[in-house]
Amino acid sequence: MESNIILALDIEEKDKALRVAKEVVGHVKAFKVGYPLILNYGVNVINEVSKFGEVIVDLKIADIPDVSRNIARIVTSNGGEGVIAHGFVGRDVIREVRKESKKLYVVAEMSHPGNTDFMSGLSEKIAIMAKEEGADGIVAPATHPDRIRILKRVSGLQVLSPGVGTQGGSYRGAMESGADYLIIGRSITMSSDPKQKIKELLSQR
Ligand code: BMP
Repeated sequence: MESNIILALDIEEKDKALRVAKEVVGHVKAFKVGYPLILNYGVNVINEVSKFGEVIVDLKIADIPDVSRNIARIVTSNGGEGVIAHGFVGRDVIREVRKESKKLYVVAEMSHPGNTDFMSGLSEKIAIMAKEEGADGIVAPATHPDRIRILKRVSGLQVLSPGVGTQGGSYRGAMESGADYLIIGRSITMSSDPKQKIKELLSQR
């Protein structure tokens, strides 16, 4: 069965990130690359990671429509198969980012405690808007599996779910609530044997 784990490469040293990526080839659905690697090494690091598999670029785009679209274009032209954008900034932003993204994932609700300060009150509207604007999926928290179920139901979109492991969410709980893919970082990248850790997680299916 194909892996449903998206490995978050939040590693600041490129050599280590590429070493981990190489080690787990064939055991992850995709790699997620974001600020830590791109700020340290430039946008070409996306191409470098893409030698090992599909790369979803997580800059959580959240600017005005014109700037957001240009960010998506740069990311896509440098090897990004997927782009993650924030949904709270509004429909016009998502519409523009859609134009320059191959696969677009919209953050509907987040996994950290501060999510309930503002975002959780908006997430259902964001998820519906993501669907209406042609997104390929939404991001919803494994730390609150009940929210995965609701956001998947209202949007009908695939759910990418972060928060398993270090943040306290469980692989099984997220899967049972309908998550399609699990975004997992530290519990794999900081383990002494990342490939074995992935196998252990996948064995819970
Ligand atoms: P970790 O498994 O180490 O907690 O990493 C989770 C990853 O998912 C990080 O890359 C983080 O940026 C991302 N993420 C998250 O944790 N919560 C969200 O709500 C949205 C995210 O993109």
